[in-house]
Amino acid sequence: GYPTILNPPSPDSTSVASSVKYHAEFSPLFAPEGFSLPKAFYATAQSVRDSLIVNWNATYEYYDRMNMKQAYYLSMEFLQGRALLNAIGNLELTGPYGDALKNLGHNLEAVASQEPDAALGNGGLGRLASCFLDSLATLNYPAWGYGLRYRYGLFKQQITTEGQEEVAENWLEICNPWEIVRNDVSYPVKFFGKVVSGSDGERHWIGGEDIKAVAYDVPIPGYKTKTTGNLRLWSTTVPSEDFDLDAFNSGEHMKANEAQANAEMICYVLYPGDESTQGKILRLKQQYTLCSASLQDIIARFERRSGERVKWEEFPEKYVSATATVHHQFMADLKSVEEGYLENMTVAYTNHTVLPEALEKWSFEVMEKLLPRHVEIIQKIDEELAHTIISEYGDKDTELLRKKLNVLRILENVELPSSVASLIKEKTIVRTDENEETEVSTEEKGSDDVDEEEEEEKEKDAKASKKAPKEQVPEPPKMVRMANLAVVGGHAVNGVAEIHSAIVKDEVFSDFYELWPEKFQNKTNGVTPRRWIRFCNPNLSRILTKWIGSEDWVLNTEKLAVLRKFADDKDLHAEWIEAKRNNKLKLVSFIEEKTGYTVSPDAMFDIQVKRIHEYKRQLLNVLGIVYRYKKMKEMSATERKVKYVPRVCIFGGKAFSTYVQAKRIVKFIIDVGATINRDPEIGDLLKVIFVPDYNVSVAELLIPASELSQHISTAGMEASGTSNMKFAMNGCVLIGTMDGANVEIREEVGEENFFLFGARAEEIAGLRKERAEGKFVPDPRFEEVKDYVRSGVFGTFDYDELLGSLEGNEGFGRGDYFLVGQDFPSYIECQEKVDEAYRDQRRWTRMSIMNTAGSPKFSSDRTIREYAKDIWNIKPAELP
Ligand code: 26R
Repeated sequence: GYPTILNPPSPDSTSVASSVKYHAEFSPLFAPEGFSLPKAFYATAQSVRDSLIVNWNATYEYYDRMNMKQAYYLSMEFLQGRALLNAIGNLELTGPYGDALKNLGHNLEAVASQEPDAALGNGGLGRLASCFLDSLATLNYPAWGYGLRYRYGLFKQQITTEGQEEVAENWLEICNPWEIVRNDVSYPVKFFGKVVSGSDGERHWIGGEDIKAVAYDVPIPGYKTKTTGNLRLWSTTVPSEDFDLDAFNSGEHMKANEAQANAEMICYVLYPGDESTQGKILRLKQQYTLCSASLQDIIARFERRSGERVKWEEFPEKYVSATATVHHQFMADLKSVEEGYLENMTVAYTNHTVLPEALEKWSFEVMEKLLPRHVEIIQKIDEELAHTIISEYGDKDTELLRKKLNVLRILENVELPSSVASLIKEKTIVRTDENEETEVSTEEKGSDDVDEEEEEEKEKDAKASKKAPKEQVPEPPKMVRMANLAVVGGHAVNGVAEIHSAIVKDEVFSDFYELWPEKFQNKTNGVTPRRWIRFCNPNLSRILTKWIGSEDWVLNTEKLAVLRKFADDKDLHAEWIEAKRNNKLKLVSFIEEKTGYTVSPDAMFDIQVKRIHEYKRQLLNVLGIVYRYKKMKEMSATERKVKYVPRVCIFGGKAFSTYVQAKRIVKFIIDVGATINRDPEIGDLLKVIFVPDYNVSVAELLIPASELSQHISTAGMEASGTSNMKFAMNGCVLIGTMDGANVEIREEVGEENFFLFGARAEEIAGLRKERAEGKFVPDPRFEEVKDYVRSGVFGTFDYDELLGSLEGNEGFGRGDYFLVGQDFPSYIECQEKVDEAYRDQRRWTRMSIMNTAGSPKFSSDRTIREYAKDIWNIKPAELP
């Protein structure tokens, strides 16, 4: 047990100040003299951590005592951002910490801005995981997150005139003041080696490479509750006895270190390059480490809590429901399958993207080397699946059966064992009449072992005779389809917005849906209103609390709907506009500091921030800007002022380091900005800003200051999007396509408060087909804008390949897969409507209020309650 402090004093500013001073002195990270801002941050964080640990221990002890069923959220990404203001906000200690720091000569906001972002993720997927942790703790659900403790998180982005440059982000350089290393919690993880049959008749995985995964815990405070969840991150190292002392002493210093370096490599970086085989192996090692260590930990906890008598039959019902919401889920340590654990445990699969390149497949051969025993088990699961498919479709027609096996199987281009293969071949169909089919199967013929052997022989002969002349044709690569494995192994499969879940069942996994319709669900994403309204937008929060009448809305976002009543109230309008303007002023200084550009707070702040990807169509946005600029240049100064509303167009986002086209888009935006921003004719009417190094803490500044935000992906391609929800909550009006959660946001806020344009998801395939057949007639305005860019107004960079992606299929042409040309006319026409609406500030403010008022659904509290009830089967448990 833990030594419990019965009545921990509720800290006031004096005790907070002394605790901060205590840590500055006795948990030193800096030289003794002075109390600089960084030093103030680390001492403050360490002092907050003390409070978190008290609650963490109490929570853990309670779950232990109650032997509670827990959920585990496994994710390769967690995008936590900064923790300080969130932690003291949730603990309701913001006041005392503000005062204490003032007494110590600092300002809380300045101290908080010292904290490096924890960026163990890329974007939407990782941030969602972090919002979920916040909601789980806040709603008192017994649930933990499991992830990897990457030494280098997502790279830092530097913007130069050349475009994006990536710099390693050493977020642990000084120390992570929030984590607690549990040196006594570690598990062995094995790679390579071989499988042998033991005298016990069992298969044993022996030899190979052993590493050790060590637990680092990050406490996750709930809002206004003692419940403190946990994010357990694994860090890899070598079992200590593996240090080659002999090699070291004989002067081979590097060699002595090899095993250690090899083990530590696994957690070195988030998404290491995977072009090389070595890179692929490393990624698989990462995924396996997460699953293996987490599962061993879950099982160990179960055994510990069971005491003397371990009742495995209780494992699923009473104790654990693990959820692998990792898109590239190596769902679970399949070793446990064999030991009978996993089949007793519920594992759920959440799909987060339909892009085919993101539905991972692993090379069968690579996997066989790295995880030989797992591949045997996967083959067993695949075989069982084949039996299911045969019994489902085997008596219909062979063509259909073959098709089903092709799409449904986990293993691609891997032959089924002959016992199963023969079943398929011998399902010959004899038609007796129109409707009835009689099947003549091996069974009916009275098959026996001899028959099978003969069959095998025949097969070999057939192969041998085929092989000789066909030697040139390379064998298709053998692959393991991880998403299929997840659908087969998961008891539930879900998408993350209504439209996405429909695509998941009707397109991506339609054949599985036919087989197991009951598995498929929707769980529309959400975001935490604590971080994304209450803490990042205090100006708005004050207004909400005042007009709603209490601060309840932070926990019950339904209360936000109250604002609808006041959507035309003049006083609310005045306060609303003032809050937005103050937020814009903060952003103006930030933009000046980061980019050197001065922008006007009176202009409309129009923002698109997200990973740079062709499907997200930053290119559509910037071409729209270019078109606007060209039109402005063709007009007189007075005409321009009448027609256009002043705008600051803000972009932010990172391009994956090897994604060449995405990097060209960044470069293009910067070039367009460089020309427009220094055009004296244009002045404040149009500015184009690329905010460098977009991350969680930058989002916390941008979103509250936004007036228009863009969510303009090709319909059907954005699974959900979550920033769209954050913008809407913060009173930002959206322009977007019928994609992801946009559809539901529009429904909630009202179509008159959402700027909709573009082709619908169900039209996309047809449009692409027409495009490919050369039937697409581009709008002259689209041709005009591309010619304008080619004329060199934005500099001499070679844009052939970027613009070529929008053309047919010759030369640089890539057929405009993302349909930028298709949607361009409706996009720019929609943008004209935006100007018109903004010019009427009463109308705009109403729209803005209606967006906040319409956002209750998008709290991650709602999402988590749905997962808890429909998938995880867990209940809240408040500490006594
Ligand atoms: C390396 C490779 C397999 C890979 C592909 C894609 C790794 C990571 C990703 C990121 C994905 C899957 C992602 O971030 N998806 C986003 O998930 C969000 C949360 O559900 C959605 O809101 C968002 O639409 C989706 O793009």
